[in-house]
Amino acid sequence: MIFKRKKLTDNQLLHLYKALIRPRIIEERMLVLLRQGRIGKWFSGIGQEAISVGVTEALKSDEYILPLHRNLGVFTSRNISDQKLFAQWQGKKSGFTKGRDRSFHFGTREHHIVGMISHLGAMLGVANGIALSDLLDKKSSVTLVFSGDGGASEGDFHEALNVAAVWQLPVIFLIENNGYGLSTPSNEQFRCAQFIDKGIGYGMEAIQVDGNNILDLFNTVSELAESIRSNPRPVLLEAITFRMRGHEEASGVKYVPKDLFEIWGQKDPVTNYERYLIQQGILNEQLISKIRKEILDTLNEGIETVFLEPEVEPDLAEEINDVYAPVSNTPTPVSNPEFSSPEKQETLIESDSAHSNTLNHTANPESTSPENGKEIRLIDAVNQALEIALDKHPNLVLMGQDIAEYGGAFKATEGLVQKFGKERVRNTPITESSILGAALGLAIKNKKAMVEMQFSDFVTCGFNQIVNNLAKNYYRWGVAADVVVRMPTGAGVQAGPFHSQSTEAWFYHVPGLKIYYPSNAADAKGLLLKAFEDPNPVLFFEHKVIYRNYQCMVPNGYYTLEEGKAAVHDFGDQAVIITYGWAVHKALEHIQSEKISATVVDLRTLMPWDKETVMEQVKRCNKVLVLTEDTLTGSISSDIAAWIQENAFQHLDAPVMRVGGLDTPIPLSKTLEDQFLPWNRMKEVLEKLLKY
Ligand SMILES: Cc1ncc(C[n+]2csc(CCOP(=O)(O)OP(=O)(O)O)c2C)c(N)n1
Repeated sequence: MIFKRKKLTDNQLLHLYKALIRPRIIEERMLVLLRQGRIGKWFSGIGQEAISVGVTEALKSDEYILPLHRNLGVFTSRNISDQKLFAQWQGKKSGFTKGRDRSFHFGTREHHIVGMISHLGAMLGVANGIALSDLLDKKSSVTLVFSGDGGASEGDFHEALNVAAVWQLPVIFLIENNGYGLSTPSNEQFRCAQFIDKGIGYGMEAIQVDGNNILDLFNTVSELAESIRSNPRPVLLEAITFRMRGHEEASGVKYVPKDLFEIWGQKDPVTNYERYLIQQGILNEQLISKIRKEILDTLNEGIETVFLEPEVEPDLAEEINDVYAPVSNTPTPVSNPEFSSPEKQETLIESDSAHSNTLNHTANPESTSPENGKEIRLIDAVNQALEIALDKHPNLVLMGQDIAEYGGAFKATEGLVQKFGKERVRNTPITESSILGAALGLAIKNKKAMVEMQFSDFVTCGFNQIVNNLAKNYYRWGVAADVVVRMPTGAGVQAGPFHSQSTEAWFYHVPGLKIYYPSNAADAKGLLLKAFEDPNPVLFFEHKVIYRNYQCMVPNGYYTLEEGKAAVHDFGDQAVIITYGWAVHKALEHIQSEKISATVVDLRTLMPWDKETVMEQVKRCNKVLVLTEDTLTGSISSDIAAWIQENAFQHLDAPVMRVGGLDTPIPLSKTLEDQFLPWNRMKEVLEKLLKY
């Protein structure tokens, strides 16, 4: 192995040695502990340390790195203590995730590291968001994200490289090509001869390095980073290496031909570099022993301290509290849109819209007069809210397909790019997953992001990012995903199985997400502005039928509504229909036209939903119908009905009844779609309920 020191001083070479040997020593110790049964699992990076250490040492300490499961050297080179790392690996309270997640699955803003989730490929888009934030802030900086050769087959890899290339983001995509993805060799993973061949396809520079040569890594990345800082662009960096142990220790290495270990053993990054430094007269046996002893002593001390730490004592309240970042739920009254000086704001009207008895309810319909409000449609209210939010939050970035000049598929973002520019109102490639990942990256850098799904149906392509990255980040390591995902949703427009679905229940089940689903323009504006105040991820549903077919009085200026606060439309007390979205209108139209004595509860937000108002109305009306447009099985109505029977059984004069869409995909033609939709069944079941 040839080492080229270039301009590196003896001290720098020695520093790199100490950094290189530390993860090796820690790993060797872990293997002993594993054999002794004192620890349970270990993913080894032995043989690959030059990569983690070389690149981390080459970057500035405030440049973000997104490592994977074999990159201990990233963490040690950022000077995280052995004790803290070991506490994390052992699932102790003093670890980075308070015992909530394993191994390297954590991030730390302090050390500018965002660790992985288990899902391969998921962090590549996040790196783009971090780099985008730097680009927007005109900060000369590089972000580096790791992928294995196996993980590079994930769609997320392709999406992320494509987005980074189109947006010219300062990201180094580093592929550790170690020849295997778990047990499957490269020739069964991909067809190209080497990863750098892919660069041209993405319109991206691609460079290959010897992954076992620390000086190659250090020098290449130092020069590359310097160049990217002054000329932001993504680069694909392929480091050729070999994994000297099994995927994880329990999996063994039977599937790897023995001669490969011999060949690669010769190329060991630590022993080769050690030999080189001895030849250069920088290192000798005595110094090696001294360095090793120092590292080992600190390590052992850290390990023993952590072993003494008791297992995590579960604290129920803390667990539940840590699912969502704290946020005030006090509604903001309507004010004129002068945000910069709140003391100048004039309170015009109150903002509580509960207990209105008209469909045209607003933040407070009684006091919204033509001078301080306007009859508008939901689509206009969303547009207004986005404009106000962009003004109020200079750190907010909107991203979505066709949302800039075109104004979005439904025109919700019309006019915004003209006012706020292409940097903040961004057309994206057709890459749902990567853009949702980028939204998290922006949040990690203290920005706010909105992602528009062209149709909520397409969220399936970004599902992993929402349920595993956005939803769990705050609980895992304390940084909330300040992201609003707007979701044009629902049926009634004869758009067939892939443009009509109700997707809210898919997410209702996932702790860490909030779900808002307004039924009218006034609520949409107040709730969307509320969503932008909330640091937690909010899925914001906008029904396509309501976009343009209904309108109501909407106050001018800024106001927010409370979450978990239903609106009550009181037309009598013989039954209560609990629902949301388009179904609110359908239920109200029916009871008003048939003069049925009933109340409609519009939940407005589904996570959280308003248990208090539901309880009040159950006690008052005693008969309950829970109605969703969504297919009945597994819909949110199942949960609400179960809660009512568990908590208000004594107030019921009839079984809680549920009506929903048919348990079929949503058909295209009008007659079939009408049959799918629950409106006729709602009428029949309500009649049955009233007669019960
Ligand atoms: C989306 C996803 N699918 C499957 C796995 C299971 N898995 C964990 S590591 C691994 C192999 C990864 O290979 P590679 O990316 O080459 O990295 P290496 O482990 O070789 O460093 C697999 C299949 C996973 N973590 N995520």
